[in-house]
Parts: sequence; structure tokens; C-alpha cells
Amino acid sequence: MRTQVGIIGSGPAGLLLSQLLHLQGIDTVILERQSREHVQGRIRAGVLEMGTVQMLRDAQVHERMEREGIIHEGIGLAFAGRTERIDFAKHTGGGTVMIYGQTEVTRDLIEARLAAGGILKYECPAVAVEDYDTNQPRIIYEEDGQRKELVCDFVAGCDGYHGVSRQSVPQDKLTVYEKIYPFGWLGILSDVPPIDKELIYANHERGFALCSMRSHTRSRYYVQCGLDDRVENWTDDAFWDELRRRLPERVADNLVTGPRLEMSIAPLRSFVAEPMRFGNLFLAGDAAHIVPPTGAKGLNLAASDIFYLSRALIAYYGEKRTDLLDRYSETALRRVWKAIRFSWWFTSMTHRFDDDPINRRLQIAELDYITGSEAGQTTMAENYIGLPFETFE
Ligand code: FAS
Ligand code: PHB
Repeated sequence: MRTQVGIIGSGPAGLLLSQLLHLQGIDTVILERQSREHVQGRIRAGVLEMGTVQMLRDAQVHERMEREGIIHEGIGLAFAGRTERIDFAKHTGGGTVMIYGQTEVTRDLIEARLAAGGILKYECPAVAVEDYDTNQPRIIYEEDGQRKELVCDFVAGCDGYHGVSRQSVPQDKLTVYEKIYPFGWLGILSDVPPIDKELIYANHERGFALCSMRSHTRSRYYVQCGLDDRVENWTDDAFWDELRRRLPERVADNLVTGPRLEMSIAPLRSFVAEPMRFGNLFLAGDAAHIVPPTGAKGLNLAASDIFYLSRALIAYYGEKRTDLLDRYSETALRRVWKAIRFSWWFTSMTHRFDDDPINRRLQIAELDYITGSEAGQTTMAENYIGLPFETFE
């Protein structure tokens, strides 16, 4: 089989790239290890930066998002028994974020690609990327138990942290940076109204908590948990009790509890693999970098990689230009590292790392400064809504 751009992975990165290239008449094939149902059933991110929202509009998959998404102009930071608001609009000249689950983004993109006759091969795992440093890279994959190959002009490795594309590169050609956090997030999804109209990030001596949502009737909550913790250790009531303990009383009084639709534990890590290009193999999204979910950056970084990679490929096919392809990795990484920094900083300020009392006092002092200073609120706001994409044309 042959195509112009072979894409490994049917997550947000792969789907968005396929859709943007399709709109420019560029052929792609997506190879996905899991079933469509499995991919569409994943519960992941919930916050879209303005740049991501615009990309979904450019990809012509924005209608349901505009109808069902919720625009937020700020977040709450809860600490030392009080809650302070970060006003995005005031400190960024009108900036906002959109509350619209990654599950919905994925569904909208899959439906658009299939409606347009896109070739999305589910339960077809890629096992290797070969000849990526030639002009005919090949993806070796399995379909119905048989080994097959997809010959391409370019391969986009959008196969996440555990994917095969990064593994197909000799490890001595990669520089890897990694920070493992000594805790995870226990998350619950429940059909109950959110505790507040905006998200609340809480720093508490028992550990971090986050109050988020998917709609006005469906809420998403997280509490920091130990690396050795297991979902089996938690009843719904135990989760709600722990969440309540970590919130200021006035906030906790508004908590509406209910049965879980889903409960899971996500580990926290910062990870970057450099560079993001190897010949005609380009890495994008979680295949190249992972951020702790504190700053709501994972999904949005996948989108920003695709902002750059789609433009580079469109310039190649439209004008035979290779300059943007050459600049992809360094440009994408500049924004990745700023998001890694913000996510690390926001995690450091809000989570319990140890029992040293001075560390907690320093965290409270930093939160007190950030929320009480114009400059502090501006830095929090401009990073949270998403730093601008660089001009890339
Ligand atoms: P994805 O991992 O979404 O997609 C990669 C795809 O490649 C998957 O469908 C996988 O099945 C497929 N694949 C892997 N190996 C393959 C192979 N060999 N052959 C074919 N296909 C293969 N981000 C936030 O912003 N906020 C959050 O709250 C948040 N919560 C998260 C919770 C969890 C449990 C996880 C794992 C991640 C979370 N993230 C969050 C980050 C997440 O949203 C990612 O950033 C986002 O999915 C990145 O999109 P992709 O790069 O497309 O990778
Ligand atoms: C979510 O709703 O899943 C969510 C929101 C904000 C975050 C992380 C996760 O920072």
C-alpha cells in the first residue's frame, strides 16, 4: 500500500494532522493499534487552549465544540483555606479556554475523517518504521494477523509515549529528558453538576486536588495519590470524602457527589525526546513529549506540534518547499519546553512533595504572591490559556 503521509496513531495528533492535510488534498493513511471503540472510550483531557480551538475551526470540526463547549475566563486557586481567582480575560486582553473533552475532540475528528472517506485502519498496530532516512520510508504493520507495509513520502509518529515510532530510531540519535513525579492523580468522572462555574486547583497539606468538568451536568475531579495507590483501594464515598477534606469549606459545601462513571490513576512525568525529526519521520504529541496534566498542556501540545507539522507538509506538497520541514523540530520544541516549564512550576506549587514544613510555607508564599500580584496573575493567565504559536510560513 502507498500514501503521501503515513500516520501512526489515531489520537488527537494523528487525527488532526490527517484532517488538515486532507483539506489540502494531501493523502494520508492512519494506522491505529486499538479498536475505534477503545480510542473513543478514553477519558483524558478537558481543557482546550485558544490555539487548539482555532485549529479545530481550521480543521472544520468545530461545530459541536462551539455548541456544547463551555468558555471559561478564569480558574480558582485554593490554598490556606481560601480561594483566589486568576482572571484570564483581564490579564491577557480577553483570553479564554474552552472546556470540551478530548473524548469529544477525538469523536469529532474520527467522524469527519470517515465521512470524507479517510483511510483509518483500526486494530492495525505498526511494528516498525523502516528507511525513514530515505525518500520512501515504510511503516511495517499488522492487519488481520498478516504483516504488511505502507510506503510513504513521510511518516508522522503520532503514536503516543508507548508507540513504536520513537523506538524505531537508534537510541543514540535521541536525547531524552525525564522527570518522574513521586505521586499520581486519582480521577473520577461522574454525572453530577460541577462544584463551581470554573476549575479550582487546590493546594492542601493532605495533597493536591482539582475540580474540573466536562459539561454543566458532568464533573471530573482529581486527588493526588501515592505511586503505589490503586483504584481498587477507593470506594466512591472514600474519594468524595478525601476531595472534600482538600477543599476550602465554602467550596466543599457546594460539592454534589454521585456514582463513578470512570475512575483511574494517571502517573505524572515530564518527558521530552529531542529532536522530533529523523529524515522523513516526524514525531508529534505524546510520542515526543509528556507533561504532568496540572497545566492542561498534553492535548494542547499535540495540537501545537500539528500546527507546525501540517504547515510544513502543506508547504512541501504545495510549493516543494523543505525549509519548514527543516525548522519543524526546533520550532515545536521551543513551545514544548515552555509548556513543560509551566506544567512543572504549576505542579511544584500545588502538590505535596514531602513533609518538610518549610516547603509547604514556600508554596503558600508563592501562591499568595502569584494571586496578589498583577505580574503574577499575568504569568499564570498567559501560560494557562496557551502561549502564542510562532509565525511559521
Ligand atoms: P495519544 O496517546 O492520545 O494517541 C496515540 C495513539 O497511538 C493511541 O490511540 C494509541 O493507541 C496509538 N498507538 C500507540 N502505539 C501504536 C502502534 N504501535 N501502532 C499504531 N497505533 C499505536 N492531557 C491534558 O491536557 N489534560 C489531561 O487531563 C490529561 N489527562 C490524561 C490522562 C491519561 C491517563 C493520559 C494517558 C494522558 C492524559 N493527558 C492529558 C495527556 C493526553 O491528553 C495526551 O497529551 C494526548 O492524548 C496526546 O495526544 P497524542 O499525541 O495523539 O497521543
Ligand atoms: C480535566 O478536566 O481532565 C483536566 C482539567 C485541567 C487539568 C487537568 C485535567 O489541568
